[in-house]
Amino acid sequence: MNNHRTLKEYLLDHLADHPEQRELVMIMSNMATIGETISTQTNKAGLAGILGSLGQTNIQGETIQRLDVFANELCKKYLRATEHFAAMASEEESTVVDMGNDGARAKYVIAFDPLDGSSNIDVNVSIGTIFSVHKRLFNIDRLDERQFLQKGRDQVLAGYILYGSSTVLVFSFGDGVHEFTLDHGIGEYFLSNERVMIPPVAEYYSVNEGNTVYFERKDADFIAYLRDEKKLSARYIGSLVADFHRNMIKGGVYLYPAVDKGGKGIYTGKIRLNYELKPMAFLLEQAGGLATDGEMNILDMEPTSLHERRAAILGSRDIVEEYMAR
Ligand code: AHM
Ligand code: MG
Repeated sequence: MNNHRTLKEYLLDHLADHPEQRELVMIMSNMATIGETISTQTNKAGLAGILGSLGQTNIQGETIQRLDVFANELCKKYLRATEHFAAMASEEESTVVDMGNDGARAKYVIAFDPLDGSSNIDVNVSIGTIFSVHKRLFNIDRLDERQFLQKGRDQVLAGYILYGSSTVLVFSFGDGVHEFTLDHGIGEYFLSNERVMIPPVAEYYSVNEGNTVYFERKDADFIAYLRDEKKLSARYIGSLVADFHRNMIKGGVYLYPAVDKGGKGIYTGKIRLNYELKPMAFLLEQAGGLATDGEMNILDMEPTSLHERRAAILGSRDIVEEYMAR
């Protein structure tokens, strides 16, 4: 039993053990607030179609924004006010966002996918927010893209919020993965899984099998092997956060191999390294799993650009190792 421990209590205990992580603890609390706000807005999203769309006002006279725009603006404005960040990167922003804080207090940079699962936003299917925090590099300009090109292994905080049948927050300071579930009525997150460990035996594989014709032969073969020989069950939502979460709790693997959609023999990944793969890989390693692009551990990659995309194989260690061994 978890004794109904709240996120606030958990963070206070963490702070007592790690007084040097004061700012990170506050950042985590800020992220929880962002998650609660986006969750509330997500629950109302269906009404947007009925009561007005982008640029229109709803029945209470509030302007309705598209959810992804709302989430991005919230992350920017709210986190800027905390003064912890020198810069932010977001899937919704082509370049580095100035957080307006150049002081000594602004010791961190944060990369976001404010609302992941874009194809699911308008159809009431689970979506999520993903975040990755690094220490700010004081030897280069705070708005230099290289602030975000740090290795995944150097993250100091990473996590996601899943807006599903409930809203769950999963994060790690690098000492285990913790899961909290939001009670909307009370307005508190409660501890639902203290030390998440991915089950050693995979039950599920998650891949967009409609892409099979665009995969390299080795990837199509591996997926057929998971299906026909390992006899794994298929589950694919099309929101990384939701597919990843299920696999981490139940045991499984998420695959987005490189695809050649142009038919020119050029295979490229889809999932973004800095704010989708790095944070998930960080969590996965803490939970006993593994993340690769097929060539190397995601956490050891040196990103070369802000919105870089990579192939992704994330999940139970045995399956990921088998993939790499082929
Ligand atoms: P997005 O950030 O535009 O939503 O793209 C990332 C998403 C992942 O959440 C998901 O796993 C994948 O793209 C789904 O892609 P596809 O629709 O090609 O299967
Ligand atoms: Mg995304």
